[in-house]
Amino acid sequence: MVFRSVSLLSKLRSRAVQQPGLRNSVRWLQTSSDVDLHSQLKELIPEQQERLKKLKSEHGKVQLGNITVDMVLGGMRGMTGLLWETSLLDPDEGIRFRGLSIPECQNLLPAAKPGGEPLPEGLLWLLLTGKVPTKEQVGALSAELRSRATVPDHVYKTIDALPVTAHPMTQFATGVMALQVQSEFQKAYEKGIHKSKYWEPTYEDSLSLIAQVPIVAAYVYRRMYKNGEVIPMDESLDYGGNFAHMLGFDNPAMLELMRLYVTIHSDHEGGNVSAHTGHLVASALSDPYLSFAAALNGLAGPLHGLANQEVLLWIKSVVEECGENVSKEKLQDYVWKTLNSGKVVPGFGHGVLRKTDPRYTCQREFALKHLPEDPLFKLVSNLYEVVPPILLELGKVKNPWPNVDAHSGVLLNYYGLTEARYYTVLFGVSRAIGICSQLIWDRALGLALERPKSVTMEWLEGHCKKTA
Ligand code: NMX
Ligand code: MLT
Repeated sequence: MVFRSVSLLSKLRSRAVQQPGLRNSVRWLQTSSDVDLHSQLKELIPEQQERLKKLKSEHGKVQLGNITVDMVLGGMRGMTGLLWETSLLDPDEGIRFRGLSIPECQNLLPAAKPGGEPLPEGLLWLLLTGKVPTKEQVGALSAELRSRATVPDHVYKTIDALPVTAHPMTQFATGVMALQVQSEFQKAYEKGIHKSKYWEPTYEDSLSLIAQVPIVAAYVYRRMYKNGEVIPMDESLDYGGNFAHMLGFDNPAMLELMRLYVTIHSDHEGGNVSAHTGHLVASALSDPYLSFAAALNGLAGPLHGLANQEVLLWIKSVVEECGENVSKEKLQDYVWKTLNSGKVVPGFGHGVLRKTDPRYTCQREFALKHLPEDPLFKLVSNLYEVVPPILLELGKVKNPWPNVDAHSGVLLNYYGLTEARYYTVLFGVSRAIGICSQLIWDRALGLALERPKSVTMEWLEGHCKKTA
């Protein structure tokens, strides 16, 4: 593994020296050589608890905006209502993980080979601590995850109780629920653990869950598509590489793709359906397994994570009807046909983003480097030109640009992972990293039970009359 772009890191450090505001918010500029993630967190938690306490006592009554009827009826869009430390989404610029953009992560996080894609373990370290890890720290975390990667036999039996034709997300979420019986948080709670210690068994559960979900996911894949022939973990491989290997893909480029894939899908601030669901369920002190299984059920919806499945199936239907070398005119007709039949164009639009998703852009760059001549990649590139003007013409779509799901399928398909119905499981494995990282902080900071107020239409009508 190599640690790249020391010069970029020093540039960012000197930028922070000149801008004290940046220095306060960007914790990753600090460095540390301790390879034990748990002890690093133990050190960080008290100061963050103090920070939150101060924020509450000094600024608790500061207003963050006005709530309108449109917001209540429109899925709470634009309503700030959650604390989420691990990442922040800018509508124009896209996601930043603890202050770092995707290209910055690609430059700064340790990789498996020189110039390669970031290791997801590095991102996990960054999300949890707010610091860019060294290659030694990432190596230690990789080893720790491997040491936790034993899935109890009953989990496989539970999955086997489902028809092999059950949707892969159903099988995966069922497997995660079966993992729950090992929850350390649940055991500690039953024994009466003090609330100040909640984060410790949450950390245990979260790391075990992150370590084990690729094995459960690979089991589902091999069960469904490869006659149940399971491939054991390779002790010499990192997290993302091992996941590709256990699925049955050993092409080095596919290992790199998986590292990139798991890194970029991990976290997208707190309001997206899966993260928000995980956070909501966890706010009732449900353990990480229960919370993450709930999150997966949200991810399985077609407007959210299932869109990656929908995109590839849709692209394949274009090819079936129009051929691989479809003209832009025919593509336009196909997009209109989709819209006129009352469907969405999968992979385009977003609840928050207002520009092309940088997760799309980095996958496009990967494709330009590794598969520039692939006909499906060319089709995706043509869709980038054809779809946005049509969506704009509809006059109601707030963001006509492609999101992360518009691109992932053609990359996986190119390397032989052709089973589109499985794609959301890959997204789910990755999202465990973001949701569990925040969940540890939820417990460390003692965040409150989520319980927003709801009202009826009658209440809204009455309120509007009174204020008119
Ligand atoms: N195709 C057709 N219509 C669309 C699209 C699209 N790609 N995107 C938005 N619209 C429609 C939307 O359905 C709504 O119509 P109506 O008023 O009739 O209900 C209208 O435009 C306004 O929607 P927006 O405010 O632009 O988007 P919203 O925040 O409500 O929804 C998505 C965001 C992501 C659900 C929506 O853009 C969509 O359905 N996209 C396609 C599915 C998709 O790619 N989802 C994946 C998102 C990323 N992820 O991984 O989770
Ligand atoms: C995500 O990654 O969760 C999606 O882009 C959806 C979202 O952010 O709302």
